[in-house]
Amino acid sequence: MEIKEIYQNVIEGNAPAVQAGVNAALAQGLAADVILNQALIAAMEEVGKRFEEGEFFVPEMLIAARAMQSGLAILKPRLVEGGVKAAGQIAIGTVKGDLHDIGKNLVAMMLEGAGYEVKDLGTDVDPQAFVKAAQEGAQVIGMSALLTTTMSNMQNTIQALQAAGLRDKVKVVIGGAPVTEVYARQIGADAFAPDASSAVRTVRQLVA
Ligand code: B1M
Repeated sequence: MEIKEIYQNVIEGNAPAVQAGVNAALAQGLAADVILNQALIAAMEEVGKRFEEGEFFVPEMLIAARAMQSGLAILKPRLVEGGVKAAGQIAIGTVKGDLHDIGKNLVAMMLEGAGYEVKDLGTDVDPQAFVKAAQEGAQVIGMSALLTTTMSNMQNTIQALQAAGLRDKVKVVIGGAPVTEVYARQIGADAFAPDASSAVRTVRQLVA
């Protein structure tokens, strides 16, 4: 019962109800990973599906992602205690010179919702900061750019990964309004994702 309600409240973006539901489910003895997978992650998958089908738009997706994160914050300490393994480690950031972060945040939230450990490097991220994240164990490097003038810093970052001898140890996924599949291929990225929900699908394939 609780699970279904939490699931529905995430989709509706009702953060207080999600938090109340998560607390009630824990009090009933439900395991944190069950709540995570069957309510929070399942709901974000549905949100992603509705976004792709044009039923949901960015505001709904952001509100749902925030509601999911408010539930996740309650579960996080218990998941760590319980040793639930993250699906993979991802470092994400908006490239050097670029301060747009709404899309990047959305991608980060959706990845977190899908069970990944996400290291958010923020905006205006220097190529060397991505390199450091790769050295520290990120399996996937995610880069976002919203400006045609900053897109080239995606290529610079890939080159920095190459120079550090890390290019074959990480997968690189890129996105952002001016970025295309063709551009991704051109600069040697592993994948391009046009939106947050396809970014999750893409990362799943890359990590698998
Ligand atoms: Co700016 N801006 N902006 N801006 N801004 C754009 C991008 C612009 C297209 C507006 C325009 O002129 N029509 C234009 C770029 C033109 C170009 O390069 N061709 C522009 C410009 C010029 C500028 C400034 C230069 C303006 C100035 O100062 N003269 C300046 C640059 C500052 C800088 O970065 N150095 C600037 C500043 C700003 C604000 C600070 C005011 C604000 C940003 C606030 C913030 O992010 N915290 C802002 C905003 C809001 C926009 C628009 C209006 C909206 C961007 C947005 O958040 N979209 C934008 C116009 C537009 O895009 N229509 C514009 C919603 C967001 C959810 O979408 O980021 O595309 P998006 O993310 C999507 C996908 O792209 C994808 O998933 C997301 C969700 O579906 N995705 C990924 C994104 N990253 C991904 C990574 C992945 C995978 C998928 O894998 C890792």
